[in-house]
Amino acid sequence: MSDKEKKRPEWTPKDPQEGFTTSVMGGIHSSHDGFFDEHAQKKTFHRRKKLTLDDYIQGVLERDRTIMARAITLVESNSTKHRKTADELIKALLPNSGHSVRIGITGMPGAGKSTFIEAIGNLLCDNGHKVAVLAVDPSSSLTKGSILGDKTRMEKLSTRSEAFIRPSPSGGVLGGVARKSRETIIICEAAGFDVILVETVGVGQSEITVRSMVDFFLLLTITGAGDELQGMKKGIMELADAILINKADGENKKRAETTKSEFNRILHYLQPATPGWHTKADTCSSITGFGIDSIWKVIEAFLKHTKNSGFFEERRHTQAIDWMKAMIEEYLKKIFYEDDGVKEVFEVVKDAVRTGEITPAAGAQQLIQAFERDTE
Ligand SMILES: Nc1nc2c(ncn2[C@@H]2O[C@H](COP(=O)(O)OP(=O)(O)O)[C@@H](O)[C@H]2O)c(=O)[nH]1
Ligand SMILES: [Mg+2]
Repeated sequence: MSDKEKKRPEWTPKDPQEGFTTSVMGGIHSSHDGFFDEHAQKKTFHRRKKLTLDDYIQGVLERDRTIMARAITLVESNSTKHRKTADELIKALLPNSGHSVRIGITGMPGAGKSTFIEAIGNLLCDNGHKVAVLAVDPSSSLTKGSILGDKTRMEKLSTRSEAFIRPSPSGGVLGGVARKSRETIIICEAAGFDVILVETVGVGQSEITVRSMVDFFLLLTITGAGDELQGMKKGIMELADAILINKADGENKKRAETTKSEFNRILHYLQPATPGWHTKADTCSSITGFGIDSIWKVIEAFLKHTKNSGFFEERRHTQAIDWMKAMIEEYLKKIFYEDDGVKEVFEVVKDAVRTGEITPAAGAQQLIQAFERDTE
């Protein structure tokens, strides 16, 4: 097997024809703003000063964008050495965090999430807010990552001093996505950003992950050939605090209004995501700006409601506990798979399970025993 073949993603055809050139580059390190730029990296490699913990803390608190970006790269790192500094940094920043509204935005690719963020982000900056935009993509950090939080869709927002946009990492950062995103939120809050927008693609696990770290969860959708409701999973609708039918402009406006009524009819029968809050569907256009100020009013009403009822605090407390549990799970997984005893027998056990020689349960048992022997 050639080197190139080894690095091919698993979804490529077994026998790729001429012209199927997709392969994954190994070991990309992000440059400070999250984009890979070989030239810039070579240049900064020599010049870049190693930051001390205090440099990081100071820089983030002073909203130094370069240091913020480097702090995020630090928490995204999987290396044990970086982990230690990252933990200390987050610990130091935590007292300065939390004073924000965290908003998750989900929807199928093409629904207009990035364009919507450009629209609402600029509106919020105009109104004196400081807006940080992050992207979460647990489903694949190999291919889809850089599509989310697309800076080209946020042309104006990305140039504003009141905004900070962090695209999802472009490679080499598998694992611990939720922890990394939570820590990135802490960094942005400590830097004084008071609205955190988290974009996530609407597939599988990612919605649940993002729901577990935000105060308000927005589902962005569009009107299609009439099958949008059937295609929409009830479970996802039940995570949302608002549903927005985007692209309600031009010829599409009327259809969007119809879709909105259909959604509202269904929502009536669903469990609300937030106790005491009635999730509603509405229309907007991220291009014309129609409906953008009204969704912000909805979010403000939501905040008022949940702060009065105490649910805002309660949800954040629950999320803190979930965060702790997730960190324990991540840690346990890491020490398990990095354990010498486990490593020694892993390949053999794996092969035995693959060939059917032993059952998966027996395989798991053998590995756990190897781990326990080692930790006794
Ligand atoms: N007509 C119209 N097009 C939109 C609107 N919002 C986004 N789009 C277009 O839809 C496409 C996908 O938008 P994008 O923001 O990248 O979607 P994402 O994948 O959900 O982030 C782009 O071509 C946008 O210009 C809208 O409100 N009206
Ligand atoms: Mg996008």
